Amino acid sequence: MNTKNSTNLFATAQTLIPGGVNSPVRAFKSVGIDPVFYEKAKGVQVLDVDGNEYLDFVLSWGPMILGHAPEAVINAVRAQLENGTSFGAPCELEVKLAQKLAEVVPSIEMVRMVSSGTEATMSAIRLARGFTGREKLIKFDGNYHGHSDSLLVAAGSGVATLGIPGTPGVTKGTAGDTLVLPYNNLEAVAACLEANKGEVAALIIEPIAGNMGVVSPSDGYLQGLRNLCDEHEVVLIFDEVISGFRAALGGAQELYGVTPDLTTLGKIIGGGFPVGAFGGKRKIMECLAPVGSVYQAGTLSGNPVVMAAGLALISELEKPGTYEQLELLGAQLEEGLLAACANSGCEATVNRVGSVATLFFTDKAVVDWETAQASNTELFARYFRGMLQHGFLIAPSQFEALFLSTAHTKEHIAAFVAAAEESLLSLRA
Ligand code: HOZ
Repeated sequence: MNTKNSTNLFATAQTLIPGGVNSPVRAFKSVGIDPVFYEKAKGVQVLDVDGNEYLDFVLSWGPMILGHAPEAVINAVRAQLENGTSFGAPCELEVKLAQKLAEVVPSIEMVRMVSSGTEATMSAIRLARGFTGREKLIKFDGNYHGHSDSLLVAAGSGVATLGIPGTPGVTKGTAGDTLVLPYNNLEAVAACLEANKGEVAALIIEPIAGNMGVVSPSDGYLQGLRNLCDEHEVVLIFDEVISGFRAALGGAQELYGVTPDLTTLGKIIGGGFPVGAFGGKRKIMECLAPVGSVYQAGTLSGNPVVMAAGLALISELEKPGTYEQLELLGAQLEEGLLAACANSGCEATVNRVGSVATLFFTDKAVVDWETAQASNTELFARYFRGMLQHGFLIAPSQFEALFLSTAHTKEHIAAFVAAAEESLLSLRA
């Protein structure tokens, strides 16, 4: 595969941008090669700057649930571009998107738009602290909620992939207010809340973890957290940046029937544009300025182009059969990958919820960060390189997810599975 142009661009980028990338996971460090630079993407196809073509199973880390550059979103964006690209003032489109989010996401009575998932989780934590007058926060080992200081403790995604233990720049005081517990372990939460009685403002969780690879909540776990938070008057926050619009249109909270107090959403609600939102119970949300005194702001929040994209995306997702189609593709992928691993003699576990999945190279069940870490990351790196050679883009880390879209077909999935089997077989040879 010729990657001359990517190699040259990466060399220049490294002199100008730290590590040559604007987000660490893109550097391909844990898979031992240099990144490819994209030129364009349409549907599930990506073309790189050397003319290599790929089928995309990363989809900008999830939001391109209709595939890249879908007609409906592009048309809505194009129409809005003619009418202004940023107002820094109220507009009808943000009210319409707020209405839609309140309609489809069970916990959302009121919502505030922001510009990224990181901003959404950071703001939700501040709001929970302002609402309760408490300072401590519970998060889970291997969960990732963006890169704000309070949440960069024992984080998943790039932090886990690069093995960064604790991030310089986060003060001891801030880190000390974040209590880290194992995922899928209710006893640990009960004990922690007892030991910190009256001090915990919020418990934040990815209700379907996606940043240590995909890990779903065990039976009754989310309801158990709901009950404990009620008992201790702790604000329960579901970070649905990955599971939002994926597990169902209403996210994991719709799928599992457990309603948090606050929900954070990210890039998917704007069809991949830079956006986020946090919303939930009216009495909590009304603590935000200008109604209440918890300050939170943003010139680009509610940006009209992004709101138009989000509304168009939701209209597409609401069409009958969308989630059934995604589930069928997901099931085909899961079954195919398990067979490919069995045929090539690789120990593997596939965790999947709908159109999001991770192939872990371990024969043990993956239920938390400890079990995710038992995966063979060296084998993953070789598998990644094999898939790239075969023309398939997957996330460059064992601890991320595969994403499917409505633009994927049964044929795409079959080709992916065949490439996976070939890659894994060649590793044994
Ligand atoms: N796991 C991250 C998104 N949830 C990867 C994207 C990034 O950090 O750039």
